[in-house]
Amino acid sequence: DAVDSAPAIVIGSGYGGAVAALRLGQAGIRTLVLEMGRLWNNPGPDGTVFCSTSAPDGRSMWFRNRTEAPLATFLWLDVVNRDISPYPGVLDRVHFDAMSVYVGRGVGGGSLVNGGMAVTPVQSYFSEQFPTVDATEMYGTYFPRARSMLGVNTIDRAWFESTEWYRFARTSRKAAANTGLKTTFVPNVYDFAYMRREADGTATRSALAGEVIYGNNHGKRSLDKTYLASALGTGNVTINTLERVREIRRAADGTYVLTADRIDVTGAVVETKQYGCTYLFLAAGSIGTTELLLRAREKGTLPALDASVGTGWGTNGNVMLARANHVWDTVGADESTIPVMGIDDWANADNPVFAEIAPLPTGLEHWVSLYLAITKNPQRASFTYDPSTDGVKLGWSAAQSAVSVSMAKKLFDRINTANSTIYRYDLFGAGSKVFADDFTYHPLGGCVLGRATDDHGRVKGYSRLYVTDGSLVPGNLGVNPFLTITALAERTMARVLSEDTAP
Ligand code: FAE
Repeated sequence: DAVDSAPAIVIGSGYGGAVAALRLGQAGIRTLVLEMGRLWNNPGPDGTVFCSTSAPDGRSMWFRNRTEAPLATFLWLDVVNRDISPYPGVLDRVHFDAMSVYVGRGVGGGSLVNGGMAVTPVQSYFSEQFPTVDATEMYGTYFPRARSMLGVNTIDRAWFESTEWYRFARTSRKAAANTGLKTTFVPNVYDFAYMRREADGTATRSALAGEVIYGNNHGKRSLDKTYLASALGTGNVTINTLERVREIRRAADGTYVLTADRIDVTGAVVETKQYGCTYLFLAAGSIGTTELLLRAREKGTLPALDASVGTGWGTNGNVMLARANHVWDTVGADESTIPVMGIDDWANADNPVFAEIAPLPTGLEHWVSLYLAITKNPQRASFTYDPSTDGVKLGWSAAQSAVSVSMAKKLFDRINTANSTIYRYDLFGAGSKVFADDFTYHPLGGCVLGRATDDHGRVKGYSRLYVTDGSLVPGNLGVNPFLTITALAERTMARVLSEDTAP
């Protein structure tokens, strides 16, 4: 087979991949990025790149016949999901036995579908999770670098207090204050100056038009507009799309050989390609990277990988839930999709929770306060390779999710008691489910820093093989993870480029 080779290959174009690609390109190293999703730049027949949330089509989800939105129902009616035709859409929901994981697919990975919240973790908890990482250097150098590169900004306080679009957040803040709880503003990569023009009617609406989990047509500084645009600008970086890496092995000369399937928009494999490289960066996300390495270890193509590959995985304690407000506590018919505030009870040693105040934009007053709680769930799970499917299984159990639920419930029971309010029972499907504990937005771990890799993401057992994505984070972070993933990738790249690639 013909082998296309490049000095460096990066698998995946989310946060870890985008940082690696830019820093390699700037160092003058020719780099090929392989991404299984498509490039989101061409408008569809309706003139927009991404489809709308209210009338999703095939662009919404990764090869589905029906959308699988996190909110299954509204007033118990199955009004949220829609039949669609299979297409390499931007949001995927990867199903395991007791947990499903939402991930972004396309050039930019999770940055295309996420809420843009760019949160710096509490330093003491960061150090607890990464005891071997120099926190002073992280907080002094790499977090600021990541924030600046990602275009992190904050909402204007006066506008927040006055605009109809954030009434939902102010109503949740009031309920928290009535409980004696602290709320905090959360920075974001969505351009708030653009959002204000949306509100003024001088710019095309995106965050104010319900767009987020199926992509934002405007306003969001996703990675294709930041790191990846700069990476391509170096002239040394190429991105191949709709190519899914399946196998990694090592040639006799110590270089890496990859097998990748190129698919068309129907999902059919149209070509199987071989790639060779000297430096290989795994950035396929927590699920993708862990699967690639576990398969390589178990099938014997990279047999020296550490036993800890596939372990240490967690959900960041994610639980989604909603409260019903009193009729006089309106949330407004107009809700921005971009969250800007969280209830910060992380310092409560008995029950640490950080709860993002989430929007539920339906265009009508529904009195719902929605939350994505991040709990300090200590449960971790492992992946196992399944030869019958050539895929992986995840050992996460419903009992492990119940730990997150009991922590979230403790906090929100307090809020409900203090406000004489109740939970909403109609949002998460049959059985009047109150706590959506069967999915996560924050898959973390599988190739944990300092265990499966050295302290800088160099994979144990092999040289010139690196992990730069969310699989390095040991299952919990206490806040939304992409800023930390980006900062850790910056730290890895600084070290690798100074020590490993010198001629
Ligand atoms: P990721 O961004 O997932 O990128 C991995 C890339 O690799 C993807 O583009 C894949 O298509 C590609 N890939 C996977 N396997 C292969 C393969 N075999 N061959 C080729 N390509 C492959 O990884 N985090 C926050 O901090 N703030 C938020 O507000 C927030 N909101 C979220 C909302 C939603 C709906 C979702 C789904 C996630 C949210 N997250 C948020 C999580 C955040 O997006 C996630 O932690 C990062 O995207 C993870 O970055 P990685 O670089 O690890």
